[in-house]
Amino acid sequence: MNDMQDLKIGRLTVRAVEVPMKRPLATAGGAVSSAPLVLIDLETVRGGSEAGPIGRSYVFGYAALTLAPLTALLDSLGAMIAGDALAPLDVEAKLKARFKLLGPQGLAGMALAGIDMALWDALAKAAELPLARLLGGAPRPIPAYNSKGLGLIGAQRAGEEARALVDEGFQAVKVRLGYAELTEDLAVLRAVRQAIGDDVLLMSDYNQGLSVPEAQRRVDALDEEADLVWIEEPVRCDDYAGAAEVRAGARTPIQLGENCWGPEDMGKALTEECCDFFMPDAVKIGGVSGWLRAIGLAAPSGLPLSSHLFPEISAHLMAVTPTRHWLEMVDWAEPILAESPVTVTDGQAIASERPGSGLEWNEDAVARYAA
Ligand code: SMN
Ligand code: MG
Repeated sequence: MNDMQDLKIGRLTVRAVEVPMKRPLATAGGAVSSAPLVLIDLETVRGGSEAGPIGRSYVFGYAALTLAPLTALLDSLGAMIAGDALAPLDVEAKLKARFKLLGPQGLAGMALAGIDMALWDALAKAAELPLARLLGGAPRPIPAYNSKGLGLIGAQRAGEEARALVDEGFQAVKVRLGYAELTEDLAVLRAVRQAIGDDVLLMSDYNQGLSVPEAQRRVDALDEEADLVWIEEPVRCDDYAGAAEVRAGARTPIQLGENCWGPEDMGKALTEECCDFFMPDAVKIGGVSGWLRAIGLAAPSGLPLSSHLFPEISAHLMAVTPTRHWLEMVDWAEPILAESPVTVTDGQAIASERPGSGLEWNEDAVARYAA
């Protein structure tokens, strides 16, 4: 047996933090004012006793109240896989079988994905390769848009913030929409466009805020008045038929996917022909293992895939995504990272060449923001 074949899963350490956000984000689907994160450290053991690499990942809990249950779930999962071989797909199959009756969505799905990403990180470190190389590709520049702000903050502040986001070195930004009135959406879009000029690309996100008829009305107006790369999640995320109706009448591409659980949901969304673009969330799609399957679903039709949150691991995943489109850049985990594993130059994000996904914690910051 060589070194890599001999690696087993050791202890799992799970810690919750609540990290302040530079720009709290109000959306039509609710506000995020701090980043609730669960940090995972998965130890490995070589040859029964020697310490192997530590696999790291984090999951974003959306609200602080998810931190305690996510931590408890992950602790229990850690006990279930201790001593198993460091083989992410085998662990995934074992844990999915265990969650068959409950269903692999929600907090359980997020915990499973957190484990999966930590396993892949450990495997890449054992191979002494950055994750993108372990997966058969290489770190490479990915077009990135700045998503670090532009919540529902009104036209004047949106104009100022859009300019600031571009000045961070991006040629594309995303604005959240879904104000009480369409006229406010349009006022925000005008203010943002004026602030960034005609050459900067603009994405938009309704965060599931509209009914189908209202979405049709607003999309018609946006088609006329705004030059958008996409309109994201106009209606409830599980209403694929409704989204398909909206899309059928839209000229601007419809973007969906951040709320699809696993390649299974993604497959249903594609069957319903409800979107032009798709943006898996690294956690909700099922970690690295789930992302690899999502790539396969997108490849035959050439469906453009963008990433949602988790820019650190997404920079690796997008690098091996044949239909890669845009990486969503957020900075929500940055305060607790020792150094950023993804850098942006001229609006292009690139993963580091460090082994694994490149996540290392700033332990002082982790202690400071412990939740
Ligand atoms: C979003 C995602 C997660 C939290 C807040 C807002 C938004 C996005 O939908 O796509 O960035
Ligand atoms: Mg979104």
